[in-house]
Amino acid sequence: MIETLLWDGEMTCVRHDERTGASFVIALHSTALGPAAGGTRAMTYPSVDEAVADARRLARAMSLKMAAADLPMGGGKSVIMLPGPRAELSDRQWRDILSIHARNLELLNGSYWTGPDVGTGSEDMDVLARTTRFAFGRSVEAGGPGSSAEATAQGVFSAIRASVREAGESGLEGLRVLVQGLGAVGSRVATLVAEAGGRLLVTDVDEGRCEPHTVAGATVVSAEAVTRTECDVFVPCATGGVIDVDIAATLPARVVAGAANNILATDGAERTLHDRGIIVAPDFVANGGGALHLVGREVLGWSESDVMARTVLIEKALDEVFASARKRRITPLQAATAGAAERIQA
Ligand code: NAD
Ligand code: PPY
Repeated sequence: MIETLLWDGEMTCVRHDERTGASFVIALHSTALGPAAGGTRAMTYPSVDEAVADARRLARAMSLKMAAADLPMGGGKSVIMLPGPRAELSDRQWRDILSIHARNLELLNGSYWTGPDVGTGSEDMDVLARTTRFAFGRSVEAGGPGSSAEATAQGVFSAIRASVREAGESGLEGLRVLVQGLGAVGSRVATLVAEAGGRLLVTDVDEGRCEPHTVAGATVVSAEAVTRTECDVFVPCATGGVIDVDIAATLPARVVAGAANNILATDGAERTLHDRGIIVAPDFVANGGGALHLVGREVLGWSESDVMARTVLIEKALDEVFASARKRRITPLQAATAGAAERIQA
């Protein structure tokens, strides 16, 4: 019980629905800068406790992401703990689950806005939007701004550029760049890296996703061997928690910069990487392009070119984070977290 109370966020709502077998968690980490916002993650979890813990970690990262990107929103996240793998749910079951989630959003009456995340997409936001006003990222066909993957990928590419410079390189030409996860974001990052002259290594649990990149000259790495594969830049674009302290002690890379939320399993992992001289781009800065797209388009009235103009500034923001970390003799994650926390507290 005490564990449950130990969180620095504002509120966590949990609901279980007997009929669908789904459990719903909405974590509002901070509403200091505006209504909490963050995507809806739908997947299976070993327990409700783990779903709650994931929602809270992800909501906290959203508060930092919004503040780092200077957006007028707070941080939140929804987790839908599914009764079985998404692919095994019937359309009817999924519709029922979304309909409960939409009603939960209405109950929160705008304190929390959602959007797509792992396991949900624009088409699901279209469904939610039939019941609730509080869904960002509807499809273009339904009048929304569509997928945020392009903006996220551009931001991650900007983060890679800043990070390799911090590692003493003038550009990506000839560097071995290993992209883990070739979904909507990772696949686009891989293309941008190849266009910039990087030597691409790719991996995905779904091997078919590697193929378009191998045709263009990329080398495939087994998903299981990814953190033992030598590279200059490791780009996690699959799931979070890929680097724990043990992996940090041996990871054969010089730079880590990716799209996944909470790439590091623990704070200790960043310290270990830092002590080994590995440059780590704080993920909540690197992957802020998606939030710029959703909040920019839906709240601030930006065009897509406004979004891109702001997204490429992630490179400059990271230059500043790295400079501040060097000056204060702290890690880049500590510097970026302190900068975001100052904005939230102000
Ligand atoms: P996606 O679901 O389209 O792609 C994820 C890919 O990773 C899939 O191809 C999947 O097969 C692969 N994968 C899963 N586990 C893997 C493993 N262990 N090893 C190798 N590959 C694996 O997701 P996406 O939209 O491309 O997002 C990628 C990551 O970036 C996610 O963690 C997401 O939370 C994060 N993110 C995305 C956005 C966005 O705008 N889409 C914004 C911020 C953060
Ligand atoms: C993320 O960037 O991790 C998200 O969850 C996407 C998002 C961003 C801003 C509002 C809603 C969803």
